Amino acid sequence: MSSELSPIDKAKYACAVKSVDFVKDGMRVGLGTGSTAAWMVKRLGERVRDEGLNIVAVATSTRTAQLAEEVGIKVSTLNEVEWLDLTIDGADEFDPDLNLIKGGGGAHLQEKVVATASERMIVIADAAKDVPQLGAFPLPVEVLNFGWKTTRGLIEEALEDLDVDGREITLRMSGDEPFITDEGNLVLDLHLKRIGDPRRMALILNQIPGVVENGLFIDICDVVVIGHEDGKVEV
Ligand code: ABF
Repeated sequence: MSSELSPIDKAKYACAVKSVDFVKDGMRVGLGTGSTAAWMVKRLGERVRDEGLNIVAVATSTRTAQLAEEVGIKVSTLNEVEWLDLTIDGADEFDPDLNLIKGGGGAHLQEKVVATASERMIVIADAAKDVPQLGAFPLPVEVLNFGWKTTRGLIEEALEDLDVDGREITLRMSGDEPFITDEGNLVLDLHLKRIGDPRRMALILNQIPGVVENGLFIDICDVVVIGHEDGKVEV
């Protein structure tokens, strides 16, 4: 399989496959969203099928739930399972403190809830996601549709007092229509270029009325499994 993939997909495939080694029989597992997580779900499905691995999974998006069911993984809900042993998910950026930007796929709300409900969170990411400082990737912020333009204004005001290098805010679109999350909300992408203090940024954003959740994952990730384009993996 791996030999037919593009270099970047080789990197994603390699870290995704390696991460599944951490899944043990009887675990309650959170399944992430995105292209790297999709490789992980497929590999997990192989282990369920070939080894009879006995797990219960909670998905972080409808698309991940659909894929998991297709590959034979038993999917439950977080309300059923309540707490998880392990979540494996992708990321858009990770820094030396293992703080993350997530949400490029628009699923960071459920991803953050599931990751926080987990004893351990493993991030699977190609080496290009490894950055010295977060912010080059636009920071997703999920907002209520109700008054979203006002919420955008409040975010703009808050950014004035934060250490960033860019302040453009765009409404995420899906074709000609605004992108709608699984919870029916909108996503604003904050083009900050550099986030000087991610921890403070995360706290300030979530205090703004109308903001549902931001894509900064602070003190949530326990380990990153990094995939390289030559297929090598770093843990
Ligand atoms: C998801 O994976 C999102 O939070 C994040 O944006 C995305 C990364 O996608 P990919 O693995 O396709 O690069 O967890």
